[in-house]
Amino acid sequence: MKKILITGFEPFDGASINPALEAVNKLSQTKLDGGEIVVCEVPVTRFESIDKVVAAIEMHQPDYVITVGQAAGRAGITPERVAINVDDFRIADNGGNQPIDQPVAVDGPDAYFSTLPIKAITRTLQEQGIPCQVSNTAGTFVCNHLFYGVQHYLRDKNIGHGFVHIPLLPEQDTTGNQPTMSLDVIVEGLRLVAQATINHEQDVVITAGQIC
Ligand code: PCA
Repeated sequence: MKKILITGFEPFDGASINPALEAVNKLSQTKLDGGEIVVCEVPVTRFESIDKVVAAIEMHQPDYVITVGQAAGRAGITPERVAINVDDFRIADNGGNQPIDQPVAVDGPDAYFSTLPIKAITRTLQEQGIPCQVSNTAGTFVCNHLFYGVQHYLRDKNIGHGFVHIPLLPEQDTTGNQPTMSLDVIVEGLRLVAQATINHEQDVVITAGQIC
């Protein structure tokens, strides 16, 4: 029986909801084929976000960790490939921090790759009709910060981790110009991300490359 910790960010930038937190709350205690899901809410604050997830890892002792955040402008669920050692915040986080070109970890390498089977995850969701593609950038805000910080903490531990960005909910798009996804589809998509992670200890070799 595998244990999967899925984390969701609180709202930020003056918003009242974050689809990551809405979805993760619905996934609490979901049973998987060969596993179960536990969840945790994460502040959109530099360093505190990492501390919160590290504390949850130490408490739950999961086999895998899936950190989740919203990405306005994206139409699909996007497992991230890489976290970079850069904090360059376009807006202040919920703690008022706005670092520019600072490292996440002064002693860390330039980047860490996801240790989730991102290709198998992408194929699984696509087969179930849920839009999904590998992303090659998690940005330089708190999502990348958390992705990098958790990978840095896990670097000598046998726990898989990766970050997944999800689209906005329809009610967050007041202009009608943004791609959105319903909460039910996001929840089912994240459940499948967790199930595919359990099912694929080795990733599948299929391209998700981009020319640029
Ligand atoms: N998305 C932001 C931070 C929190 C969230 O849900 C990001 O992509 O960095």
